[in-house]
Amino acid sequence: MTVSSPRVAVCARVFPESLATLEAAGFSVHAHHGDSALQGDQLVAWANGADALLVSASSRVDAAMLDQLPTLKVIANIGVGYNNIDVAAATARGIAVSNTPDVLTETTADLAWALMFAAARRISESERWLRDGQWKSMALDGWLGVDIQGSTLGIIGMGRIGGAVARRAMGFGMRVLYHNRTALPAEDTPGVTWVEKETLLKEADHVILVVPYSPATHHLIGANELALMKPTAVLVNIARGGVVDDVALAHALQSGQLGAAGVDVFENEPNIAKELLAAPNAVLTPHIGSATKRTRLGMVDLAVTNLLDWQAGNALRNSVNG
Ligand code: 8YV
Repeated sequence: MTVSSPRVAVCARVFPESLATLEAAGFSVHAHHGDSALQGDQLVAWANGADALLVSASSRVDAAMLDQLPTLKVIANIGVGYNNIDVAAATARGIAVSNTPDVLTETTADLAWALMFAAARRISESERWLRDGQWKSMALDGWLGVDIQGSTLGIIGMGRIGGAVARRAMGFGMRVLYHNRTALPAEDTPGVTWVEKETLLKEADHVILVVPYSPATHHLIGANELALMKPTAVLVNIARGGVVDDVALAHALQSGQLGAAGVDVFENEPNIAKELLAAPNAVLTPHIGSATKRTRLGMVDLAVTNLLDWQAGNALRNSVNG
């Protein structure tokens, strides 16, 4: 059965064309246009009386907030990761939740590679030095990095994005190791080898993290794991803040225990650990893994499509809770 004139609270600024789609479908749209996604009490006030929520991964939606939103029936999250939403609490209240897989896979894999290159070849650090007017002569032993081509890549989390990261490695003649809790069938993972996490950390020249955040992956990489890695190794985190102990990472980078890092997601973002900000061999980007116009538009459109599924009385195509 179709829901007529449902109210949707849009809690992050999205593209006008996506809002137009919702309006054309008969939604009454309450759209937030500010730079920062709505949080906490502000979000609850904005969503008062709403049937549907359209949120980005920067808005947390917890059980206490859901208790204050008794009219809510569906939450469309703009993001493949949905640890920002208490899905169990939503399910217990009969609220459907969806995410946006697939549309961002290739774009996010590209950023993992961009960070790996930038960190391995010291691009941010040397550019800062150049802009600072410090380039007076060309030293043969200056700004030495580490090679990507022919090296060993370790991927922790061989899901959709991990697979896209691995495919790119074939063109660079890399040996590719991966770790998941369980090894995938060999026919689904051509050219890559499952190893224990410890083996991967010891053998890889570059480690890319692509696991979802959960209590089980909290500080998956901390001081002990960093100590296993090569002193020249590059660590890239495009997964989620909290998967890496950011302060331990900063200490490893500053002490020379680890070569370099590329980090797109942080514990407590947008507040970055001061130790990490002070590490020159860390390339830091502000959670831009999926940030191309085409992909972000694709993500918002997919979230909107899930709302249209709900409006039409159909199962959400990207349901994460049944
Ligand atoms: C987005 C992400 O930037 O999809 C995810 O899980 O982290 C990113 O692609 C974020 O979700 C925007 O809401």
